Amino acid sequence: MAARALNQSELDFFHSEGYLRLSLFHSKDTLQPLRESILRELSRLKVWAGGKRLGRSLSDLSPFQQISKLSSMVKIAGLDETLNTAEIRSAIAGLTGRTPHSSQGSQPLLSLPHQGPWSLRNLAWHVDVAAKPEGEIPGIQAFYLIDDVGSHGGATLALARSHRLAGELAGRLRGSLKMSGDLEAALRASNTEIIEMSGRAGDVFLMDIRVLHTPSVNSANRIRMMATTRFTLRASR
Ligand SMILES: O=C(O)CCC(=O)C(=O)O
Repeated sequence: MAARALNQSELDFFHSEGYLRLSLFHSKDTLQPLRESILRELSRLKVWAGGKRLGRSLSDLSPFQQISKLSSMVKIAGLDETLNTAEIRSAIAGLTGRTPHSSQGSQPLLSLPHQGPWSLRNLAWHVDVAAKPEGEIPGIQAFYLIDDVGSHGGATLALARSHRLAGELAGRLRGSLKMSGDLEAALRASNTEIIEMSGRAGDVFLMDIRVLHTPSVNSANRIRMMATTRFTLRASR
């Protein structure tokens, strides 16, 4: 897609909520070779073919162990070149006024269908970079939808506005996310909200790297095909 300048309300939204959805940023056609390559790899690895799970190699793993195992096994030619484009970097530069760098390329985020009942319990909430909420934004993580991902279909979950939380409130919220306390009350008290990064193939979510996020359970009947790139930000010259 051609570079598009972000407008002021998108900038304001990103900085207050900690994330921004760019709808249909990549074209469906651009993503088709990635979808085919993922299916070829899953078949080569004897994990999934013809709409069915093969063998039992990943069955003993929890949904989240499955995601990291698949991400390390599946090699997708052209993943980074297709997703981490000049337009994505330009959108990030527009949001932050700084130049994005990604030293590790892009990683696939894949989950198999029917991982179990969808739930907000026992998830793996984390931040990838520990940083002060009042300081400058240290980085952005991009999440790309390579295929359509429906609600409860294994999309990444993010906690909007959590990049601004500090001290005791942040500690209490993390505690409530881990335990099975009253999650609704904890979200209200911290003025945060769970966002599911579901949507259509081509959608991209740009997330402040200080935002709490987690993999989720894929309860749907299709493979969750997403990928991610972590960008650090350097002062523009
Ligand atoms: O698998 C996912 O959706 C979450 C990935 C994640 O937590 C991360 O890349 O830091």
